[in-house]
Amino acid sequence: SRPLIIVLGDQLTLSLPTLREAPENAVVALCEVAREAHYVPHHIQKIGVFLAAMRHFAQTLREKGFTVHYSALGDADNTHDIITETERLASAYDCDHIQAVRPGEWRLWQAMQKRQNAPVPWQLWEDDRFFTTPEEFAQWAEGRKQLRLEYFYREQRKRSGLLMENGKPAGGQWNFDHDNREPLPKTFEAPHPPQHPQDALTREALTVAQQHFDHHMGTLETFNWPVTRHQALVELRHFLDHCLPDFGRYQDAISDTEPFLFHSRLAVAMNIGLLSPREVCEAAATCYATGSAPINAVEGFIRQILGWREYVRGLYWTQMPDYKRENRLGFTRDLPAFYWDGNTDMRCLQRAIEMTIDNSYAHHIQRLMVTGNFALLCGVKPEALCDWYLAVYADACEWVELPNTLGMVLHADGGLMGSKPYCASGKYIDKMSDHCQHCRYSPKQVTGAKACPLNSLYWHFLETHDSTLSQNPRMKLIYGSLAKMKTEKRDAMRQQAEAFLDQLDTAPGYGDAIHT
Ligand code: FAD
Ligand code: DLZ
Repeated sequence: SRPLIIVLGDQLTLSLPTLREAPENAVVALCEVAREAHYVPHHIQKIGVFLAAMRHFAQTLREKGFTVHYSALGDADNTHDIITETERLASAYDCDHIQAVRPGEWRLWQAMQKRQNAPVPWQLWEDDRFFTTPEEFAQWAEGRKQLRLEYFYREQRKRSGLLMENGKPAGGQWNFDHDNREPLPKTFEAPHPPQHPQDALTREALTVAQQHFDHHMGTLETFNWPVTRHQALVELRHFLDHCLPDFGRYQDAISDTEPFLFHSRLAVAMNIGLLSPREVCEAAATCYATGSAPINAVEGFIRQILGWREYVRGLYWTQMPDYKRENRLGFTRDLPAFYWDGNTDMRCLQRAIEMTIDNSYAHHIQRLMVTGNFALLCGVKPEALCDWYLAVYADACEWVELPNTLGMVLHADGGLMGSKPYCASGKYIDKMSDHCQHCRYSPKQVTGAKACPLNSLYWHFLETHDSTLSQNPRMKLIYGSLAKMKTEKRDAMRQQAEAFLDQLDTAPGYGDAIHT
C-alpha cells in the first residue's frame, strides 16, 4: 500500500496528522492550481502568501526526507484543479489511495467526500490543529436553544487550562472586555511590524504571482507577510514583546494612519499552518504569568483565538452548506463599486479600503464596524459581501470568513453569531477613530449636505427592519429612541438615506469580470 498525501495551501505544518503518520513510501503532493486562485479574485498579496509559503514548505519536507511532488502553476501537465491534479499524481506515482486532511472550505470537503469510493479512493482525516473538532462543537451545541460565544469560551478555558488558576479564571473574571474599549490617545507610537527578508524562493513565488495575477487587487511591492515557520515565529515574538501589553485597551480603536496598531497580524500564519493556535495562546499566557502583559490584554487576545476562532469554525462545519444560503434580513444590493478601489468621500471607508488594498489587511474593527457596518446599513447581499472579504484579505479562508461576514456583519443567520446586529451611526466612528476630522461629512449632523451618511442610513436600517429587530431585548432602547422621534424628523432622515442609496454605484459581477 502506498498513499499519496495531499497537503493543501493552508495545511503547511509538519504536525499535520497525515504527515506525522506517513509511511516511508508515501508521496507528498503540493499543488498550485489556477482554480484556487480564481474562484474569487484574491488580492495579489494573498496569492503571494500561498505560493511562497507552499514552495518553502515543500523544501522543508524534502529536507526532512519526504518524497515530494510539487505541481507548479507553470507546469505544462498541471490540470489546475485540486481533485483532478491529486488523482493524476496518485496514478503517476502508483499510489493505491489518497490521504487528505479536512480542508478549510466546504466545497472542497464535499468534492473529496464524493471521491471516497473512487478507483483510487480518498481517505479523509480530521484536522487536529484546532482546540476543538467539529464533532466536539456539535456535541457542545446539541440541545442548546441559543449558541453563545461566552459559554463556549468558558468551556474552552476549562478544557485547555489556559488562564486558569486552581480551577478559577485568572484575574478573577472570565472576560475583561469592558476594559478594552479605549480610543487611541492623540499622540502614540504604533510598533512597526518586523520586515521579512525575501530569499530566492520567495522572490520566485512572487514573480509567478505577478506574472499570472497582475490584474488582481494590490501590489507585491509592499509584500511583508511571513511565509516560513521561522518568519512566523519572528512575528509572534514581535507581537508578544511590542504589541500584546496594549492589545486589550486599543483593541477596538481605529486610526486614520496606522493599519496594524497593536494587533498581532498572526491570523495569516495561523490559518496556513505556520503557527499553531495553541502555541500562540500559550505564549501569550506566559506573558501574563511572567508579568510582561496585563490580564485584560492577554485574556482579550486568547479569547479571540480560543473563543471566537474556534467558535466560528464550529459554526461553519455544523451549519454548512445551508449556512451560506442564509439571508434573514432579505438583502439584495450588489457591492458598492468603491469597495474595489477606495474611491469614496467617506473618510472611514476610504481609509479602511485603501489599507486593505495596500496590505491585504484591515483589523477586526475596520472589517466589522467600517466596511461591514456600511454594507449592513445599505443591505448588501451576503454572497456579494462574502466574496469580497474572501478575496481581499491574506488571512481569508471560508471557514472563518463566512460566519464573520454573513453572521456577525450581516446578521443573516438570524442571530447564531451575534445576539444583535453590529449596526452603528457616525457617532461610533467619531468616538473610536480620528477619521471624522479628515472627512467632508460631519458625524454630528443627520440630515443636510454635510451630514454623515452613516447617520441617516442607521435610522433607515432600523426602520426598515423594525418587524424583525424591534422585539430583540438588546435593541429595545434604540427602538425606544426611534419611536420618540418626531414624524418630520423621521421623514427627513428616511429621504436623506434613500437619496444616498439611490446614487450609490454598485459593482455587479465584478468578480466575474476578473475571472475571465
Ligand atoms: P488580532 O486582532 O491580533 O486577533 C488575534 C487573533 O484572533 C487573530 O489572528 C485571529 O486568529 C483571531 N480572531 C480575532 N477575531 C476573530 C474572529 N472574529 N473570528 C475568528 N478569529 C478571530 N479572520 C480570519 O482569520 N480570516 C478571515 O477570513 C476573516 N474574515 C473576517 C471577516 C469579517 C467581516 C470580520 C468582521 C472578521 C473577519 N476575521 C477573519 C476575523 C478578524 O477580523 C481577523 O482574524 C483579524 O482581523 C486578523 O488580524 P490579526 O491577526 O492582527 O488579529
Ligand atoms: C488560496 C489558495 C491559492 C490562491 N492557491 C492555492 C493553490 O494553488 N493550492 C492550494 O492547495 N491551495 C491554494 N489556496 C488555498 C486553498 O484555497 C485552500 O487550501 C482551500 O480553500 C481549502 O482550505
